[in-house]
Amino acid sequence: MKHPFASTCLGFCLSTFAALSSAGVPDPALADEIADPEATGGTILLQADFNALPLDTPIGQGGAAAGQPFEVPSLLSAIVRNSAFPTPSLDIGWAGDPITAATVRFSFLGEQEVTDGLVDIRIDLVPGSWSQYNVYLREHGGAARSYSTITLGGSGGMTISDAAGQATSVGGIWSPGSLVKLHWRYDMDQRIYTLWVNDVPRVTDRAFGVAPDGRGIGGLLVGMAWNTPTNSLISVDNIDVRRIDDVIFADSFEPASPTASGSQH
Ligand SMILES: [Ca+2]
Repeated sequence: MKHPFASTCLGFCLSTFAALSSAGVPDPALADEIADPEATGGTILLQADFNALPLDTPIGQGGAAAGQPFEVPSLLSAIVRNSAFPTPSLDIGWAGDPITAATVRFSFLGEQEVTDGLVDIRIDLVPGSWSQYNVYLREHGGAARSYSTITLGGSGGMTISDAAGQATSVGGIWSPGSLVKLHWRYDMDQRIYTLWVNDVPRVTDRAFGVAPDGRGIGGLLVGMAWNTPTNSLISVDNIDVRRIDDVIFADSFEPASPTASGSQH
């Protein structure tokens, strides 16, 4: 069965491929994946590994097509560095006083949202010091819909919550300099998700509690709580977001439909 997103994504992905290539997205496998998603598992919505971006320089805000954030608020610095990871990553810290919580926002290609089907979301984190770090999955351009809220707390603990509440506590998951790998899989039809932390499932098939309203997951946000030290620092790398159920393109030469799942906002 051809997924309804497939026909849209055929044209969409081909048109965005040129942008991705010219922007120098460094993953050499990207072209093959877009040309043959069935072989490599899905359609890429966002890849950011920062490897080809200028070092020791504030990152641009070119969005997913450039492998960059959609928005960096003035309260934060977001600089590409060779620091916590084997390859360049994005170091997020305070640019000034931590007067309110702030996050760097990543969006998906074309600022689309995923409203149905399956989507995998991955990000690797290395906290640089004891602080409180937040990672959110939200709709594009807003924060009203809590598909996921992850908090790395000052004692090395982690809490996982969403619009359904039900905060799950995970103790002893991180310390400064440690690697924290987050991997979510959302079933937007069943309205459930699974979260792996360092490849261990911490939430399995849990309802996320956001009522269907035509919006979907379109934002990945990383930052700090307001009451954190000015030297708070978190390095992020290997961001990868992809649909994993729209892999059959063989008969998808219909015109793109604006009613497909990848709604634009
Ligand atoms: Ca990297």
